[in-house]
Amino acid sequence: MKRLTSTLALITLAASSAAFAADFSTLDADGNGAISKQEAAVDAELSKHFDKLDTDGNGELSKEEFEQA
Ligand SMILES: [Ca+2]
Ligand SMILES: [Ca+2]
Repeated sequence: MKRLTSTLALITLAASSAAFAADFSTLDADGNGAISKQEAAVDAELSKHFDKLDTDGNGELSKEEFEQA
């Protein structure tokens, strides 16, 4: 009696919970470590929430500010 054991491995892709399509480094086009309003303009959603996310009000989103999105 042959017993055939087949194991189905379900590959669960780590679900990215990023709220925006692009990630920080992509959005930070000039690579200065912050997302300016101009850089944020490529993402409509991010652009919409920019002022809210810019908690220190310096006109740019730091990585920390971006990640709280
Ligand atoms: Ca930048
Ligand atoms: Ca800021």
